[in-house]
Amino acid sequence: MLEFNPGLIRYDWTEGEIEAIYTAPLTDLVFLAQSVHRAHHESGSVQSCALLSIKTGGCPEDCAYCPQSAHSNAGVGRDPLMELDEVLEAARKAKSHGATRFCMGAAWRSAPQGEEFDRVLDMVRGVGSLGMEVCCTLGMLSEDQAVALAGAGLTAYNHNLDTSPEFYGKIITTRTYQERLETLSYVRRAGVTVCCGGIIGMGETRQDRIGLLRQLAIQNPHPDSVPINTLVRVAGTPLAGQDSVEPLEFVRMIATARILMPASMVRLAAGRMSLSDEAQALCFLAGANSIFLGDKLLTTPNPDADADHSLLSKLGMTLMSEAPPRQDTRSTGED
Ligand code: SAM
Ligand code: DTB
Ligand code: SF4
Repeated sequence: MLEFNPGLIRYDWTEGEIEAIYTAPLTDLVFLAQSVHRAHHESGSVQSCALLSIKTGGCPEDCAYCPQSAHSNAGVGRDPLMELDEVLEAARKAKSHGATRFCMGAAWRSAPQGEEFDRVLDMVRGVGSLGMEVCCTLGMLSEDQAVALAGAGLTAYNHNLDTSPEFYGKIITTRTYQERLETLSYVRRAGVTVCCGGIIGMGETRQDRIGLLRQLAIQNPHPDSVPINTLVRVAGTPLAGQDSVEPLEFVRMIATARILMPASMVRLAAGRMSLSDEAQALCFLAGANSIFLGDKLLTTPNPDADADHSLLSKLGMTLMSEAPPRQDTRSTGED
C-alpha cells in the first residue's frame, strides 16, 4: 500500500517513486490521489476553461500530433489573427456559459513582434477586464514578451512539454525540449503562472509517461495547472493511425499527476469525446479538477456545454463559480 503525507509538496521525485505510484493497484492509486486532492482542494467542483483559436493553421512546426502543422494534411484552414472585438465577444459568451478562465491559442512557432503581438496584449487586457483568468498559448516567447504579457495582466501561459525528453524527438524535430524549458523559465520569471502538461497516446511507453510526469513534478514551483491530453487522432496527421488509449491509463496518468503536484489544477484536457461518463467520473475521483467547456477545443470537437452540465449534474458536482484561489505550488520540504 502506498503511503505519503498528503499535505507535503515535493519536487525531488525520482522515476522509481513515480513508477511505484503509477503502477500501484488502481484502488490504492485512486485512494491516495483523493486523499492528496482533499488536502489541497475543494472536492465536488471543477473549474471550467474556454478555449479559442485566435490564429489557426499553417504552423511551421512539425508536431506530429497537430492538425495545425503546415507539414500535416489535416485540411485545417488558415485563419489570420482574429480581431479584438471578435475575441472579446467569444470571451463574454464563454463567461455566460460558466467559464472562469479563457485560453487563447495561436498556431505560431513563436509569438510575433509588432502589431500582432500588441493586438494579443489588447486581448489579454480586454479578457482580464471581464473578470476572467486569462491564459495564452502562442509558442515560444522571448523574455521581453513574457514581461509584456505579465504587464497586460496575463494569468497563465500554456506551453506543454508533451512527452518525455527521450520520446520528444520522435514527435517534433523543429524545436528542442530545452527551448520549451527556456520559454517556461521566462514565463515564471515574469510572474505569470505556468500551465504545462502533455499528451498520451502518441506511441510512447509507460516509461515515457513517467518521464514526462517527472519533468513536470521536478519544476519548482510546480506548474499551477497541468493539462493532461489524450491524443485526438486527426486524419492527415502522422499520428492518425495510433491505437486508442485505454481510459484506465488516462486515469492513472491523472491520479499520478495529482499525487506528484498536490496543489496544482489538473486539467482533463483533450480526449473527452472518447471517454464515457464513467471514465470521466473516475478521472475526477483521481483528482482532475478542471475541464475545457465548449463544443470545440482549438480545431477538434469537445463535448458541448449541455452534455457537460448534464454529466456534472448526474455526478452531483458543480462548476466553480469563480476561479479557484491560487495555491502555493512551491515545495514544503521533506518529511
Ligand atoms: N503553437 C503553440 C504551442 O505549440 O505551444 C500553441 C498551440 S498548440 C495547438 C497547444 C497544445 O495543444 C500542444 O502543446 C499540444 O499539447 C496540444 N495538442 C495539439 N494537437 C493535439 C492533439 N491532436 N491531441 C491532443 N493534444 C493536442
Ligand atoms: C492543452 O494542453 N490542450 C489544449 C490547450 N492546452 C491549448 C489544446 C488541445 C488541442 C487539441 C487539438 C485541437 O483541437 O486542435
Ligand atoms: Fe504549431 Fe503548436 Fe501545432 Fe506544434 S502544436 S504544430 S507549435 S500549433
